Amino acid sequence: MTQLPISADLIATRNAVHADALEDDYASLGRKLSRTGIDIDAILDRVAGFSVAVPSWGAGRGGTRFAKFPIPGEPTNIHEKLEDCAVIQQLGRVTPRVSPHFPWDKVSDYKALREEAATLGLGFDAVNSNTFQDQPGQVHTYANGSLAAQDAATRQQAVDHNIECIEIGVQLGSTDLTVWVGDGTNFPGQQDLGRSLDRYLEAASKIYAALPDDWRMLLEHKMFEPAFYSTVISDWGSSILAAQELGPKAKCLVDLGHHAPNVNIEQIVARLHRFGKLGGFHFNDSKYGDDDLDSGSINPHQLFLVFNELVEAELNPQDGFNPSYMIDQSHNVTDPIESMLSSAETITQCFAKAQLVDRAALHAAQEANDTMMAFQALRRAYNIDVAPILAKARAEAGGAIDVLEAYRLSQYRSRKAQERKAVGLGAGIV
Ligand code: AFD
Ligand code: MN
Ligand code: MN
Repeated sequence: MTQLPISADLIATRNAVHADALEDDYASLGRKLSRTGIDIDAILDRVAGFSVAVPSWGAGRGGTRFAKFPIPGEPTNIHEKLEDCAVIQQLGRVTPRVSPHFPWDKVSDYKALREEAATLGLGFDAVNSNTFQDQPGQVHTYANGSLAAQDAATRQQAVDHNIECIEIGVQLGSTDLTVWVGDGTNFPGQQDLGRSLDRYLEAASKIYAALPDDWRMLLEHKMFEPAFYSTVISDWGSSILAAQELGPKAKCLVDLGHHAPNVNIEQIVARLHRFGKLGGFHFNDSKYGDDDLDSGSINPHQLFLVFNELVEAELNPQDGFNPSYMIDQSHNVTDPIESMLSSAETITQCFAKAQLVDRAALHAAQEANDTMMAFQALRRAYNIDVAPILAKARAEAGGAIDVLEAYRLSQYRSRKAQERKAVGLGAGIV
């Protein structure tokens, strides 16, 4: 039996207020789309089938190197995080899975955790390992690296941790292990650039060997930070080479914030797909680096272009094309639930707009070298306001037509502020 955190009556009452306007907007958009041969109900079906996972760590307030400003009612353990993720799913109906991070989300009974999540209407997505910080009582420090560390015992400890994450993930029903390591250097000469990659590959292959048959290992590259001179898996080139070396179950994960400013990320997506190595995404936005800003808050057009490549990829499938979608943001100045509701909506909008591109017109313009009309094929779809399609999909699935309004009216956060213990001050990225 599911027990959802927000009153179903509240959602129904507010939806009743918005229902007529939504029907009006949906019918109007339907007429507009039908003039170009698009059946709005077919797009509605596609939107209803779309989903993106939320990160357990995204439920808490993030911070910077300088400070973290907690809010009353913030979650402090995986149980409270699941409850918050259940709010996001209940209202938005597009985020049915949570991606856990270990050891942050460790519990003694994972079968019970899986049942707890199911009661909240949630399942689990990719498990994330953490070898970028030391834990109390840890034998070997990761100060000088983990999978690529000079020290063999440190590398083995990092391998063992990843294998433990797989074992936990099996109990939770996950089928992906996402591996991001902070390994790298701050000084030229600090480590041999070739040999550190060799050490990474050797250690990663031990993790790969422990993957169950139906599992994937998603390699997440990142250009810099915490290491500021070199990072062992710094870019999509290093990532795809490592994934090719490891084998078919290893794929590349693209975190949108992990590139230099202005990098053509949609082209990276097309390249990775071309070689059957596109494993998934961490959605966020950035202005300068790994800013972890809300998805589409800075450059929604880029997000649309990424989804446009994904539609093209679907039309030209490579073996095992099944990218995993996840949000990976740090919510430093907003209520994390509101940010993830808003981000999930933005991501779904980009997905929906990419479905509206007149592919025949686009391809014909490309064939004819008609640059302007090719661009216009994309531009026309990008300019369509798909909000009524998303709202209708949500309402039909039991979610809220206006997610932020329903969330605020529920006073969920202030109720939690009464129940939950306060979070301490401090710095930290998550
Ligand atoms: C990092 C990476 C990676 C990691 C997360 C932890 O994006 O996904 O798991 O943030 O905070 O920057
Ligand atoms: Mn990430
Ligand atoms: Mn990141």
